[in-house]
Amino acid sequence: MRDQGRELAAGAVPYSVVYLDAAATAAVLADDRTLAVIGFGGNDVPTADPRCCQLALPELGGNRTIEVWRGRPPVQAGRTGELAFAVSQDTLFMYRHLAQADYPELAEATVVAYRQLFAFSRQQGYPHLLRVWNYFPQINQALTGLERYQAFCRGRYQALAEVMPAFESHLPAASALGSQAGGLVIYALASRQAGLQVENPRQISAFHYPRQYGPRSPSFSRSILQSWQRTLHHLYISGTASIVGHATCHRQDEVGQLQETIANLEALLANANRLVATPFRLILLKVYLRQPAALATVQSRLSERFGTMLPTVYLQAEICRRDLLLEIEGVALSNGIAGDPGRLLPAAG
Ligand code: 3EB
Repeated sequence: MRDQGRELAAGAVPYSVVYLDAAATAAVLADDRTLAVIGFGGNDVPTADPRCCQLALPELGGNRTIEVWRGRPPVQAGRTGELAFAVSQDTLFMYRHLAQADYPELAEATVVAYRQLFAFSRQQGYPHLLRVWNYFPQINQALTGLERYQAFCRGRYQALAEVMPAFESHLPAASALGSQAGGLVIYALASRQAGLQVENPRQISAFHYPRQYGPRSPSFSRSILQSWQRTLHHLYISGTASIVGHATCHRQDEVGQLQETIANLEALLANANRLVATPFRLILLKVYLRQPAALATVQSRLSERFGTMLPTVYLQAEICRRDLLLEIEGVALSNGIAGDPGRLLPAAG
């Protein structure tokens, strides 16, 4: 991540995101650039520091990783009601944990959380949600007639519709995964400037999935391209799975699903590359596996494709469709070299 660090120091990107060993947590929290520290495994009970977000997703492979976001100092962190936040110039990090006991109904919990995210981010002057992560237990269970993932989609849709009349053109990149325990955890990155929604030509926009997947559309974009400068862009890649069109491919076949997911990631990157002068390079991957036993195979195939130097964290999680065995998200960077004229991006919708 040397590139990112240099750009952050030079003021070219408003923040960076890296994976570090959890042993560095105390030092990271003492750093006045730290916006967020995401930890994996254990329970999801919030700790005192508003920048710390713990996910009840076990890390696979024997490492103890934290995901660290750094902004330009000074970072101001705090809580407003139940919402934790950290803000630094161009970016706002928000984190909300809702305990199951306080919000037994998932659709309602989701509406409450998203209303708070939108209200606070607008009030602070960061109205554009770029990237949202959503985690809650029993994602594939139908406890009230509706599968919990579908109930979540209903709540998210309702909150978005309340806030924005034409929200289809304001969909963030997202991930939604089943955790092992705990409540609903949502964390998000928001900005002053809107990003650009970039879809995947191999997949129907999730917002236009047919009704068989639930009464309310999954309201997310396949990716968001955010330009911090004319020649410096982040691509936030949503959770990507073995879906072509709208259908799951390679049921019960981990290797098949992985190959299809890689094809989807490549198609998405190629589509985003049409908008920038310098191709996107992946800087981080996060891999969610339903079955921990698939780890070794997935690891070796991913390093065949992306090399062994790409920082990747592997987590055990339930994927939102029962027939999906894995999902991969990531962040990519396009940084034009000096003198590179870049290419003008179309205005965001
Ligand atoms: C899919 O492509 C797989 O509802 O926020 C991936 C990323 C998925 C985000 C979400 C769902 C979400 O439909 C599932």
